Amino acid sequence: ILARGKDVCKRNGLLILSVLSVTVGCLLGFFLRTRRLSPQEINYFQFPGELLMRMLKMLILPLVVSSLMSGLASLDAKTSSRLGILTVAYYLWTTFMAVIVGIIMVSIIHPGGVAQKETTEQSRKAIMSSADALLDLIRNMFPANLVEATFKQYRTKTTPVVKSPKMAWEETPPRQILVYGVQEENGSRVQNFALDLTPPPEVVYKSEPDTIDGMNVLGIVIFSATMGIMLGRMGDSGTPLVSFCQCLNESVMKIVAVAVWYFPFGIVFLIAGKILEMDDPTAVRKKLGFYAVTVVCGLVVHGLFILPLLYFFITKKNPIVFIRGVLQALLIALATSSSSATLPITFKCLLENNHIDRRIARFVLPVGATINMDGTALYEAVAAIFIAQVNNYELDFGQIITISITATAASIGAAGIPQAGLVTMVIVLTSVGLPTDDITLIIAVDWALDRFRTMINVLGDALAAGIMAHICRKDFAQETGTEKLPPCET
Ligand code: DAS
Repeated sequence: ILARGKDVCKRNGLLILSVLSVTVGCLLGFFLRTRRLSPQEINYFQFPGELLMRMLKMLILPLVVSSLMSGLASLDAKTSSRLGILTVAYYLWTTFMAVIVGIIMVSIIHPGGVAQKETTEQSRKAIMSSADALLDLIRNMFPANLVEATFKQYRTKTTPVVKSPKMAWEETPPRQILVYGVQEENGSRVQNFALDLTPPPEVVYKSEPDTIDGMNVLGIVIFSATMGIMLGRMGDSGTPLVSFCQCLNESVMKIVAVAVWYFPFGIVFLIAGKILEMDDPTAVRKKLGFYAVTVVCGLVVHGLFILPLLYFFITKKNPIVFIRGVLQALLIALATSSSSATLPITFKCLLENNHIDRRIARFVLPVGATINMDGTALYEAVAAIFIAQVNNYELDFGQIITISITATAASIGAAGIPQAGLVTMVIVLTSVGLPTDDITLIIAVDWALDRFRTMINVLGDALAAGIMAHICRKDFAQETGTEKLPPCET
């Protein structure tokens, strides 16, 4: 039994450590809430978790660019276009399915029915129109500066009281739409978790295009995928750059292999630090409890039933074995609430545990981490209908269809950063004439639900890679001369 236990720990040590770290992080966070730490103490306490986020974000640009460019360049035109079309079609289909699941769930549970909307004078008319938000998403597909678009930290604030030189609109306390970031202020580092969406009168939304896109890798993905396809067609003249990307990709994965041993430690402080910052849980009024249950039920149905069943029917393989192989990535998604930041671990799990062909993973994962967000699409549809219910606003069939389409589109444009789905939700609400300032109704629980929807986003990307590896196995067998891809670990 000892030998068996030693073997299990050896093979699953990191996974066990990560599960323990999530548990310890939660317990430590709730315990420290009773100690009433000062903001400065909380800031210091969150430092190891901040390092974890920065390590992951540091790897995204090299990983996305190198994996897409080397992955697509190594495929012939026919295979890359077939893989690309199948992948994008699969992503759109599963995202739309997630929206339908969400709509069914929110219609059955009807969480808004127990809610009484407390109209508060604080709630402001939203500044951002859906046209602005949609234009901003398209604008971010073509970043002027590739590096900046990936790593730029966004201006954020901690509380309505803290004012920053950039926010000239001090007299109107800003609404807190949360985006992750850190800011230097008066020489001291201020941990920030809020983004102002209330520009001063003289500043209209369009003048702040970067406030919504966060760490938008979408533009990077489009650039890298295009470059990869071009390189694949350049033949020998493209070889130097392809080889460079392959070496870069390998070296990034080796850095990940070392960095992952820090992650359990970082997860403890990341989760505990977030719990220290959250609003008083008891302040989450009853209606939000029902709302949170609706979202979690929808995510469970879609992520743990529909997607695995789809995987099983297509590949005839055991989805549980596959999901177990990516459990480490799901835990990182839970801790970071960022599918882009989880990307290095998703790669590692798919290549090492589930033995997915790296050329498929190199395309499916980066594209999925930016445009495939089943959890987010489901969430935005549920939130929109919840807000309609809270306002006793009867949605007709046409508006339900509009919500389905705009929730799918908004999730595609959402960046893989914490609470991006909360921001792109504006598109869904304005498309059916719902008050966007009602987003503030759900902020109290969004930071927690974001973690679960990010897990489903990452799971959807991973299962897609498994399905594409199965569907395209013949193409890759011809490519590499192997009879079939190595089986998933039993
Ligand atoms: N946190 C986002 C992600 O990284 C999802 C969301 O905000 O909805 O996938």
